[in-house]
Amino acid sequence: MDLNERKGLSRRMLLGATAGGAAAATAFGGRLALGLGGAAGVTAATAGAARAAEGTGTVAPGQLDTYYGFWSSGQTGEMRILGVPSMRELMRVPVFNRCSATGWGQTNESLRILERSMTDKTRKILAANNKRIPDNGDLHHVHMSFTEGKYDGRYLFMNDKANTRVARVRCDVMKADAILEVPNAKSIHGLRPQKWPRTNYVFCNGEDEAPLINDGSTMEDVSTYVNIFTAVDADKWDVAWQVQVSGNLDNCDADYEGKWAFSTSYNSEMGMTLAEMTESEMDHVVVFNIAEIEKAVAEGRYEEVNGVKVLDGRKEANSQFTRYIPVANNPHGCNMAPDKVHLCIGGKLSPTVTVLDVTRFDTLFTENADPRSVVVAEPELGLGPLHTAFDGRGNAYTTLFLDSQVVKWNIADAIRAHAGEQVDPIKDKIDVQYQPGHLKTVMGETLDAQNDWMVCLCKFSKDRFLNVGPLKPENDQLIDISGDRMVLVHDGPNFAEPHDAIAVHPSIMSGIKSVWDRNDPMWAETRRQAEADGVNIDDWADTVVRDGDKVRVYMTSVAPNFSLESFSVKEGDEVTVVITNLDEIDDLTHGFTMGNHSVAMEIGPQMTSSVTFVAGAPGVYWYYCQWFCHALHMEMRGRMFVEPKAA
Ligand code: CUK
Ligand code: CUA
Ligand code: CA
Repeated sequence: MDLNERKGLSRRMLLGATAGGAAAATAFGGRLALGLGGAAGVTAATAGAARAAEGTGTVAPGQLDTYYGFWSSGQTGEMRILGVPSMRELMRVPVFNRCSATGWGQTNESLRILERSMTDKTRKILAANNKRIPDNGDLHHVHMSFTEGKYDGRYLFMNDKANTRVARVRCDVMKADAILEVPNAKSIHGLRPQKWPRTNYVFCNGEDEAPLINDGSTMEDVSTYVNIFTAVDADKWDVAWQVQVSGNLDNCDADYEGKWAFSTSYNSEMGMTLAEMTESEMDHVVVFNIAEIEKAVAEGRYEEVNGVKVLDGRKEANSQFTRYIPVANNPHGCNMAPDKVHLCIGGKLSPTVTVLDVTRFDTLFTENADPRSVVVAEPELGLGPLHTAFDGRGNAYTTLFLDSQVVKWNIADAIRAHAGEQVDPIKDKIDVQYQPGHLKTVMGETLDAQNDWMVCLCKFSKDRFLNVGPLKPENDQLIDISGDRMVLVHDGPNFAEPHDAIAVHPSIMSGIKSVWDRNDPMWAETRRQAEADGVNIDDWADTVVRDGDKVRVYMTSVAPNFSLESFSVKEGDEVTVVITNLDEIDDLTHGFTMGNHSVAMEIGPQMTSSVTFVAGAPGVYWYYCQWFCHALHMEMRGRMFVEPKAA
């Protein structure tokens, strides 16, 4: 479609055409054929409006939210904590990004986590670019650890599509404690924890195909390309095993019996261009048989590639590790319902959601099984179905990207309709603004699914907010799903670019701390260095240790003082500043910023932080506390003197 042709189109059609590419034309044709009304089909819902009018969607000053929301941030690379239903942003937790406020990506403690596991190839690429760690991340999916199908408040897990990494965040202090670059795979996209019996594995989809031995010998020979499904050991945060698959991997989920994991593939064609990737009538869902895979690993039936156990689950291998269920071309979302039975696959280019009965998946592994025999419903819901969320009443909610709507439908009714009964599974539709991706109900991907709030994460916000320039925020819309009809309650602008979120009841978060433990493992290595230097970092410290041209400066902070008002080093010294915040008061965080040295870090109550830099030029430099902590916070500062190098 060229620009002239576009001029006459409405905004929605234009966005649809842009986002859907060549397929959109077909999709719009499909919409007419289906008779789905778009804007005309919108429900002007009033049934639940009273709840919104009473202010239930807002939270008064001083009042706490009813749920924690954990948000991804897409290409910002951090995790965010929002309150639901106020939609107030409570915290940003840096993970794959650099953070100017906290020093994440710069403090020695965070660098140990970020550098903990990197492939040699990545180290080589980073070194060639004068970097120690990647500066960016693309964090799409945040999920919590499970025990017996419910969130357990231990960890949050997340992916970095950009640099093929996965991270684990400790829920007690809300800091990342382990980051892993996944070898062999390319671009970790879909990520889900095992739900049953507990999260022993975090399942990770490799989205991009590449040669398994990716050494530059060929780009053209795509027969050498593979895709990799990875199970990360959630406790050790290392790869447990990998499975080579046919076709790429997009989104994934796991069942409530601990038997299966499943992934959607939009490129079963193994195409390298858009035309090739959308060529087939059907793509597939891959089913991973956990017991068969574990058995093969135990028996040594794997190939070791780059130190990882890799099994062959490709179609042609005919193994018992995988099965391939055909679904309409280019599916996207992969969502397991809290009824423990139904897996919902978003059709994306098809106006349908395919519902699979996972309790029948054993039959797929018998001889001559029909892979489509586990399909129990395939309701036509609207255009561009992406992701599905669930309530506790057997309803599903699916985002329609092209229709800019959310459709509420009933799973049992969809199954009856599929069996030939005259029943309409669609219960309601609501317009959202605009082009929604994920949507989330409260604990809707656990056995605790609530009938309360839903958040719909829209990719575009145009016209909904004051214009802030060509780059506009996304729009996370809060929708009340407590009644029969969905009611829009709040528009929540959000910066680039949340894909996914979860909402969790505060009772699950009872282990969250306000003050660090002095013995936290985060700074165990810093503590060992201090001990070697004869310094007790749990007590008042004002010691400068010289070790050749390395200088270690040990300080303490107690509002509004640093224990050292000045220290001296020599030009060219490698300086490490180690600070323990002896304040024990809730919310009394200090900071350390060294002027002109690109150095800043957070020191929370009872926390030890350290940072290393080179004193690059002679002179007097002020350091200061950048976290407002006291009436004399401005005075919480000191000087570093850098002596010129001896001539
Ligand atoms: S994906 Cu973004 S809208 Cu990365 Cu979960 Cu579907
Ligand atoms: Cu300490 Cu400001
Ligand atoms: Ca395809």
